[in-house]
Amino acid sequence: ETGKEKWPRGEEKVWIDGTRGLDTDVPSITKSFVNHVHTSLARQAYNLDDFGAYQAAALSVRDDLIINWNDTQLHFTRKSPKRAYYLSLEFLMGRTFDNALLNLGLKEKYNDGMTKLGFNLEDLLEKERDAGLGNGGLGRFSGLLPGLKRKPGIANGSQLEAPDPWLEHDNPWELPRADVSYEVRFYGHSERLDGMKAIWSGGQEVLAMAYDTMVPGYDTKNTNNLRLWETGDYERALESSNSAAAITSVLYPNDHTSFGKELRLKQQYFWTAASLADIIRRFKNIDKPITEFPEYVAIQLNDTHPTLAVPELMRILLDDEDLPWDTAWNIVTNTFFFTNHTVLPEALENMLFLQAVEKKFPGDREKLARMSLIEEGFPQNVRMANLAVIGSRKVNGVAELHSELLKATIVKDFVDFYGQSKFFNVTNGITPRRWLDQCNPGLSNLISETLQIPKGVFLKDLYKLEGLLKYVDNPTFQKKWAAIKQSNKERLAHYVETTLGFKINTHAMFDVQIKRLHEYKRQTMNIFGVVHRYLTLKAMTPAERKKVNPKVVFFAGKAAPGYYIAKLTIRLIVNVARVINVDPDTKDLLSLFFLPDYSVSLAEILIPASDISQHISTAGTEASGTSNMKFCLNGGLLVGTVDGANIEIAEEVGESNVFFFGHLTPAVEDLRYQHMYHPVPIEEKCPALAQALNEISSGTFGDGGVYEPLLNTIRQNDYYLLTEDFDSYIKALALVDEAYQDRTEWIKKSISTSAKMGKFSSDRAIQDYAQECWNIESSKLT
Ligand code: B1N
Repeated sequence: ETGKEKWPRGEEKVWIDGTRGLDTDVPSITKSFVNHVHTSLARQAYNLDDFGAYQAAALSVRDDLIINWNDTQLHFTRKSPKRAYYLSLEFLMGRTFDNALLNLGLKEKYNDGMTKLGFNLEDLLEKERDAGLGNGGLGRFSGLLPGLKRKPGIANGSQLEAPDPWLEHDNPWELPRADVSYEVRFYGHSERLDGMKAIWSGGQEVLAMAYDTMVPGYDTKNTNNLRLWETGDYERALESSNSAAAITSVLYPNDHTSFGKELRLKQQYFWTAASLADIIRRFKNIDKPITEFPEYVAIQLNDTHPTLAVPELMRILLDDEDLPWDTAWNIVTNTFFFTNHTVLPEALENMLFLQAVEKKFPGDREKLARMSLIEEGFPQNVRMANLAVIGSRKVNGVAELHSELLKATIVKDFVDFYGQSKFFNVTNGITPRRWLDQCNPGLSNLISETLQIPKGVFLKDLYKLEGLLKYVDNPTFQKKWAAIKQSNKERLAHYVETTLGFKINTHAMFDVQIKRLHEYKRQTMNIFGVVHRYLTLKAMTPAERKKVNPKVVFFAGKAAPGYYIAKLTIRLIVNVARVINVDPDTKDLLSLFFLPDYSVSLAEILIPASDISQHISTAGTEASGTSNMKFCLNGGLLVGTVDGANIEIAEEVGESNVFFFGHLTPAVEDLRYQHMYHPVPIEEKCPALAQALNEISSGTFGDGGVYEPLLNTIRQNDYYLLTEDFDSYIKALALVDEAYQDRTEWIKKSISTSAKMGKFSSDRAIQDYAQECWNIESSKLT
């Protein structure tokens, strides 16, 4: 269909409506597949391998996505609604193919089509590499960076790092957009000629070129755009010999540590400047005065990493648009919104802002120093967090406790200055499409069949799962529920057997801890707990051992390349596993695996298979956590501290369904003070932990001496308070064992937990942002 219409600036445009779509019956799918084999891949259908078949099938689905994506862009261009932009330096997407098929409702048809052609769709889905341009929950919440990504494996018990193979093959989901590019300037100088606006020139000009990835919504034609930036095919080093290619060649894989390296800063400026140029260009297509910018554009800053967007928008408004300072600042502070993801602190200078502070709190020099954008010292530091706070309209934390701690600690002075209303909470969420339907189709089908509603209903309104509460006591339903968990455990066992060569008892309890390796997350406590359990089993008589329920402990996760203690923790886990997995006294009762190459796809196998998972951060340190939600949605129970989103999960599912232990947040500061000024030897404070540490020191698990730096962090000041929480941790694990003995009660807990996960849908979280920050409504394509 074509037509003519007036666009916002009054010009006549001819449009061609692509909504005719593609034919999606099975014969059309197979025809499109064969076409792509012959033309796009230039191969022959008769000797195609699974990887080639994956590529052809992906290209065929991509055709559908591109049509929806173009229509979505056209729809937004015609309607010019307010748009929200999510600026993030990390996008942890996982695989796209399966998600696209499910969201488009085409999975069954592709299944049939591939079968007809002699392929198995599930095998093809496995050929896709994860797009993994991020570290953890923060990156997962957003979606990619072009560049080199670390891929850890395990060799000799230690983490290995190599470029991510995701980048080695053509990625069918990403479209290079040579037609969309902007020049980004570095260094140089600016001058003001006779009271005119400032001109910035010289330095280095780098071309930023766009790469687009289609992101389909569920059960809608709306297909959004994820736009990434790569350095283009030219750069002009006007005054500097710095290479532009370096800007996008490395994704700093640091998690939580920010370091002020020049390259990292250049990356941050490169991406945010290109994004802002793009946003401004799109805004200019609608004929509105620049002062109305915040009515058409909302920009969410995903943590402090894109904070340079704040001064960059100021620069554009002052230098390019020639606005007065106050007008420009007013636009900026009505456009940006800032999400903080951690209270492990960080943080900049604006004379006008400080003058305003001075007016409000005259004479409080210390307060001024704390709120300044520049931290004085050698060297001086820019406080990104302060800049993000003052440059944004609203600031949020990612779980109730975290948002409260934020207000009480790192933004406390700003709460005094601005008042409470600028600060609020949005508890994180997870997508039920990936974290229920895609990773656990058995469970998703059972829910649909039990509630007698199509999957689409509860996948779009997760509160619908509450309907399962009616069936908690129904023995037939319990059996079906348990059978699905069992088959997910078998799927994981099969994975372990093919990757590590170990056979696992799938009737054992599966205990999982998967997350970034970090001292505050206390993987150390978990491995010391395993050593403690091992020593306890060794000390038992064969008769006593008969009463013990077998358990398999799984770890997975990556350490930042420069994080020595975290890497040592991986090495310890791997070496403990080497000893206990072959000890004839214990191996049937306790085994341990560190699964290499942690990724979103591996999480999709681990999470549905877990009976219990561990979320055991020192109270007050884990902002939210999101895997905790994923485990619960899939009917796994939690053992955890009273921290982050664990608290809200317990509020929803009931404390009797969560295994809580450990000190609470308000106690943490005092305990740390005591450790500092009145240290008690570990042997006295916590003999059980001392014993486990000594066993490791003594060489039982090999590598004599190498673990001392790790063990000493606990023996010496024990900042993360393992010696304070270990005993209650061991007790909590004993309660888990006891509860698992009564399988029926356990299944009931599992069902009740999953049923109460409605709040943790990402749809609710996005809705909160849309209402509280962006002031936008959905604009759905029909
Ligand atoms: O963000 C997640 C939360 O669920 C987690 O609790 C929180 O730890 C995580 C610097 C970070 N906070 N900060 C980071 C990542 C990379 C980096 O270079 C910091 N990640 C989190 C989602 O809210």
